Parts: sequence; C-alpha cells; structure tokens
Amino acid sequence: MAYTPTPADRFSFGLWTVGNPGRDPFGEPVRPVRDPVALVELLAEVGAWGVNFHDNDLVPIDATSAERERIVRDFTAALRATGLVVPMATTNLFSDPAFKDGAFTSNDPQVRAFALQKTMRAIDLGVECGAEIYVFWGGREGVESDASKDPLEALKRYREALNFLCAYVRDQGYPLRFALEPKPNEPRGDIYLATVGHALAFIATLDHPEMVGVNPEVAHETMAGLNFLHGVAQAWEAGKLFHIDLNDQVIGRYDQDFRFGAANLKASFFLVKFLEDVGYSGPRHFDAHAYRTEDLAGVKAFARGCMRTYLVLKEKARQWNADPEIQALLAELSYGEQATSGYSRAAAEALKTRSFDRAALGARGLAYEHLDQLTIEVLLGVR
Ligand code: GCO
Ligand code: MN
Ligand code: MN
Repeated sequence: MAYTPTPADRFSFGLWTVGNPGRDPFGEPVRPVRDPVALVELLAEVGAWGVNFHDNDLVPIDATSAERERIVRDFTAALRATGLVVPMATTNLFSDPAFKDGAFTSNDPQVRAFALQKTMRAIDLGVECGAEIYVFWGGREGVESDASKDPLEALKRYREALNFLCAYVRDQGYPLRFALEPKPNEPRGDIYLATVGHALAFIATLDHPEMVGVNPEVAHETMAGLNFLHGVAQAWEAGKLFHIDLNDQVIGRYDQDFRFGAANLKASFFLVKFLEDVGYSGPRHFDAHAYRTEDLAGVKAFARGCMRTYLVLKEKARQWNADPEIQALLAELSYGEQATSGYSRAAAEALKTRSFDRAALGARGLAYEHLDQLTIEVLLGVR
C-alpha cells in the first residue's frame, strides 16, 4: 500500500516519544505510563523499524541488578518477537535532581564523575540491546546566569567527558559511534553547543573526532530561528550526519515536539528531499510526541502520521525532481557550471582583466517566484 512504512525506511521512535504521558510544566500526565514491552508492541503495530531509549526509559534509576536483568530480558524478548531493532541509545542526564546544574559540565566534580559512571553503564545497556549510535543531548549542560559557570571551563569539562567515554568505548571494543545533539535552550536558560555548527567545530577538538558526529533535531535549530536544512547539509558534507531527530516546531514558541511536518510543510519537504537526494542511510528518528489532548488512539495516529508524512514528502520530492518545468528552470540557472577552473597565476591574471556586463547580471530575473510557486503546487497536489 502507498505510504506504508517498511524496515527499509529506517523509521524509529524513542520509548519516551510514544510513551510520553502528556505531562507539561502546567499539568499532570493525561495518559497512563506504558511499560517498554507494550511500547515495543505499539511501535510494531504502527510499522516502525526501530526503538531508542534513555537508560531510565528502560531501567528505572533505582532498579536492583535483578530487576535490570528481568527488564532487559523481557524487552529483548519483545524485540525478537516483533522484529524491532535498537539503533540508538542515550543517557538520561537531566531528570534527576543531582543533574540540576548539568552533568559533564557541572561545577561539582562528584556530579561529573557520577555522570560518567551513569553513562558508561548506559552505554553497556545500549550495546547489549544492539545500539550502534549513542546520542549525547546536553539538556542540563548550561546556565541561567553566566555568573555561575565559566564557559571556557564548561567546554573543557565537556571535552574531557567525551574523550573519557570515547576511550571507554574503544577499550571495550564496542562498535559504537557518538552523536552530539545540539539545542539552544530548554530546559536550561542557555545550553552549551547550541547549534549544529557549534557542535561540528567542537568535535574537531576531541581526541577521537572520527567517532563523533551530530544528531540534529528539526525543533532545536528552528527554536533558534535558524534554517535546519542548512545545518543538516553542513553536517552531511562533513561526514558527520550520524543520526537525525525529526519533529516540528513553530519559531519562537516553547519546545513543541510536534508530529513531523505538522508546522512547516515546505521546510519538511526540503529536508526529506535533501535526505533522499544525498542518500542518507541512517535512522530517521521521530523525536516528538502526541498532543496532550490525545489518548492511545491519538498516540498511534501521531506515530503513523510522522511516518506517512515523511513518505508522502519523499514521493513529492521524486515528483519535484522529475518535473520538466522545474528542471527547465533549474537548467537555466547553469547550476553545474564552474565560476573558474581553479587557481593558476595565468587564470588569475586573465580573470582580473575579463570584462563583465554588470548591468545585465543585475537586470536578469531569476524566476525564483515561479520556481517556488511550482514547489507549492507540487506540495498542494495540483501538479
Ligand atoms: C529534547 C531532546 C531530547 C533528546 C533525547 C535523546 O528536546 O528533549 O530532543 O528528546 O533527543 O534526550 O538524547
Ligand atoms: Mn528536542
Ligand atoms: Mn531530540
């Protein structure tokens, strides 16, 4: 059937996404908490391929080792029964009050050491369940006031932690790569490594930069008022697009985590088109949740909607790429042609004396209005 997800689409959800009970800063949960096995079954029912988790989505922070074993046994049995895989795992370094001033960047060395211990254990758990990507979202790694933390010291601590954990993974021989997930704010007033660009520059300063990439999220760059696609493209070009968090967000609002495509259809379209055109083969992870108004049926509608919208947009991208009028407009832009054939002294001398018809260059209409309208019409289904 058209727009039906298959494992080849590599659609994944976090336990915390379809398991989100609808708590917000103003209100109590509106949906019952479901255990990981029930959530795996729900994801299998709606057609997802993968399930991701924070350590404590699966194993409560105060579980005994016997409880841990039983939970992991039941969870992996559910994976086998449904065929779902665990592509990614991560650590909850933000819920417990111990992390109120950050984990790796906390001013307290005991908190930093505890964060490393918790992450090593969570890495063991993730690898045990089959994860090959490990996400670091620095939710509490920030400040409300710069009086409280030195930003240089914070970066140094962040680097020390990631270097330690890269060394741990290598020492264990785990087939695991790290993906840093930037976010500008929420829950902290300001979070370090605020954007994809910040993260990419930071990765280059690590001991094992080849092990570390990024996990950009639609909502996070959008909250900052940035063009998400541009960040993704830069990560892709750097060979650092290890994972991606898909959802939606209206600029300037609270952290909304809407269903993919729910807010900015055109931006979602160009994102899907990019991922498909370049052949991104990593997980397409939906880090979003159902509106607080929803019951279980609404949660399923939410999850199905994320995947269906992705697949519809993928079809629209194919249509856009094959549209003769759109392609003719692009051809007129001389897209593929080079400005120069590279530097040589002779080429530089020749270029310095070449004459340009500046007025004609400025006078030429580029037909972007028409191109964009054609895009809109593809999206509206009238072409
Ligand atoms: C957020 C983040 C998180 C992370 C998750 C995995 O805004 O809360 O997107 O959902 O993605 O912690 O690391
Ligand atoms: Mn987010
Ligand atoms: Mn995320």
